[in-house]
Amino acid sequence: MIKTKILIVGPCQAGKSTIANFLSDATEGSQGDYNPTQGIRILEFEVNNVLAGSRTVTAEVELWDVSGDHKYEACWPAIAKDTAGVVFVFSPDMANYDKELEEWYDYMERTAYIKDIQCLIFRHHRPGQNIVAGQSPLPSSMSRLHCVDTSLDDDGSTIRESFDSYISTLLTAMADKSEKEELSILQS
Ligand SMILES: Nc1nc2c(ncn2[C@@H]2O[C@H](COP(=O)(O)OP(=O)(O)O)[C@@H](O)[C@H]2O)c(=O)[nH]1
Ligand SMILES: [Mg+2]
Repeated sequence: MIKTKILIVGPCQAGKSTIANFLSDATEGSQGDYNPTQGIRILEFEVNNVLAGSRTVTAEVELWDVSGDHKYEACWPAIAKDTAGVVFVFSPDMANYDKELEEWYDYMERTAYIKDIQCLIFRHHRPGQNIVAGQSPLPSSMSRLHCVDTSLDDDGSTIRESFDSYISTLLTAMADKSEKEELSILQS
């Protein structure tokens, strides 16, 4: 079992809590009226059969569903501490989504030192949105990151599959890093 702390961040009302509930199979607050997240919620769940380098493991994910509201900014350093990865969620029809997304990315890069491989972006589509692919570009500093178009109004399999393969990439990178460290200790 490998424990992994992942943040889910982005503008308010983008769908972060809905996606976090879906991934963790929680039903609380997943239907109906908008219920803004107060500060953060931490959801814990397991992802089975994750390929981490040459091993197949169970990942114990601690998913931190972070409020997009700047009034909780004082908590951001604690939130960013020791995070293994960050999932950015945005809704392409919201004004200023690119500016807000970039603020989160800059903060995580500066504070949590996250690298490209540790990032995943969900361009999340809610019902009734008429969005043409390619018409909602990412901020240029984020354009090389892996971005997936998501919706929960199909069966949500894109979200689950992208998340599981992201966890596998993360754990493989972590396994490679610890193998290299062991090797350098043995060689020194
Ligand atoms: N039907 C549907 N509603 C969604 C979807 N994603 C978000 N919503 C709704 O959009 C609103 C904002 O979602 P929420 O997850 O709370 O956003 P957050 O502020 O980013 O955590 C809520 O009322 C959700 O029920 C979706 O994929 N399908
Ligand atoms: Mg929320």
